[in-house]
Amino acid sequence: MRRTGALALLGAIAHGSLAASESLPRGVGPEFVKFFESKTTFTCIGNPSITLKASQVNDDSCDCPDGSDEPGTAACANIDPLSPEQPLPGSVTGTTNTTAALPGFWCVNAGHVGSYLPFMYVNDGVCDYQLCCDGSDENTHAGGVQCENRCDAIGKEYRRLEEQRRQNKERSVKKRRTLVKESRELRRRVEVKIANLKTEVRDLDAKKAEMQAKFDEVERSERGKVVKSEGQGGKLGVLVALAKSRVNELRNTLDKVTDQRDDLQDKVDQLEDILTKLKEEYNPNFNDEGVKAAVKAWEDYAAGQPSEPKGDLADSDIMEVLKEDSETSGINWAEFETGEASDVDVVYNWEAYLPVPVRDYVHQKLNLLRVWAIENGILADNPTSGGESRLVTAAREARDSATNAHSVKLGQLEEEQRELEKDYGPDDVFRALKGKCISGEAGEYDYELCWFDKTTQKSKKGHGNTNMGNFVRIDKEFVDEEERLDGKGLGKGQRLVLRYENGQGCWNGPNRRTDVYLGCAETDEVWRTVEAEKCVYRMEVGSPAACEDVQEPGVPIKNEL
Ligand code: MAN
Repeated sequence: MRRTGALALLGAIAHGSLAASESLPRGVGPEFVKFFESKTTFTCIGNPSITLKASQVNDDSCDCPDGSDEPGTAACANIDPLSPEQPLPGSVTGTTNTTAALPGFWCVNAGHVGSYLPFMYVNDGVCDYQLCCDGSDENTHAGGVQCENRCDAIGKEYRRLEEQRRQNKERSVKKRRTLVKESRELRRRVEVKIANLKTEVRDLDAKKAEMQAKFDEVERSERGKVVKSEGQGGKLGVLVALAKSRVNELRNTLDKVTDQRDDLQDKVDQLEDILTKLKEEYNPNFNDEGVKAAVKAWEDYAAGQPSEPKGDLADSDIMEVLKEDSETSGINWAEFETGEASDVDVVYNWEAYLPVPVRDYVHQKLNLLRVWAIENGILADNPTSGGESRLVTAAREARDSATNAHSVKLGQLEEEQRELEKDYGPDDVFRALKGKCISGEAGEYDYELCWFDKTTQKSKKGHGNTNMGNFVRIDKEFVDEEERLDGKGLGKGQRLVLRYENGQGCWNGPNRRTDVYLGCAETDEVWRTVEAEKCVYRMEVGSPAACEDVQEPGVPIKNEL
């Protein structure tokens, strides 16, 4: 037996343990028993026109073109697509184009699992325990070989590992169910978000329409303004001009008063110095009543002064008030002076103080009147030359901001809708893994998989990271790989494959891409990564999300999971 990996081959055993009856020729598998029941003759399975004597079965001579007369020897082992070309003895077609009727030598393997062994390994002097644990493949003891029956021990180990595998599978499937539940919750949240966003978008849409209507209305009414009678800005403009000149007047006066105050303070300081000197230097022995009275008066004055100056206006505060009005300090008069439609503003603002139904009514009537007046040439149609009134600007800004808010929300809604429709695999199970990353090392790199995002090659030597592809879709592929002892393998069957494409460009080649093959496992793990061809990577990854759940569709998941 040349194949290796005990458990790899144990996995290939799949024919049940039905033992062939004692009276049957050696090597006949359960499904071929019916062809060997006659005690006197044998008809070639694939060539019913050829009938042999029963004694020709297993006589170590290949008599049937399909080799069916030698189930227990290697005599017909050459009927194999790999054998050299030759006309087969008795070939009805006269060519080598004949296939063997039997899949191999049947090892009963009592105590374990029956299995077929390729005929070429029958009586080749090697005990093929991996497929034939009962040693029945070496009955002629070629080269003196004696194959003991090891089925008890091998069967026991096989059952132990099978049980372990079954338990692992059970735990993995439970974890998958948890993931499905999490995904369902995440999906529910997205649905709630979408419902809320839809309401918000609807409201914003209405608001947008309202703002548009308001803008149209304001623009229309502004065009019908009364020609102004009191210079730029109408009455409000006059008021603004008066206020500005009055403020300037007050500022100038304050400036002058402040100068006077400073002059007076200087004088007081000088006089206080003179009197302080007089008090310190006068001769009290000269009985000069005038001097004495002056000193006494000074002492009384000084005693009456507060030790701290009280509540004086700080110079900095005065300077601040004295600063010229501009855009950055005081009042920005320019803002009020450029307004064009002040009379209408006043009217408009005045309307705002009315109860809503009255205001709307008055406003509507006024507008109608204006429009009628314009249409009949009574009022000038007053298109803005260059600028526009603050009312129109405000209405325009309100409309633009409503339009903007609407389109931002609509964008969010569309993004969430795309998210909901995305393919997250069977039962939506991968939704719960989105955004999570796992990695595993191979050679000089760490390889990172971020679910539904990207794959990355990270140099262990600090040479930076390389994008190996961005997620595009989920596919399915058939794989046929040997079972592994540690269970970290894809095995055989349809497997989910995540495609990551359009990664970083490969020098002199295409953009990098990664195929992520998924196998069932209890935990998320990158099992191995290989560069199958230059810049085309293959990752094999275990995850409970990749397990098959045998649960009937529609059966609710139990709560304890
Ligand atoms: C880097 C790595 C390799 C890749 C080469 C291609 O060394 O990304 O995986 O094969 O670039 O030049």
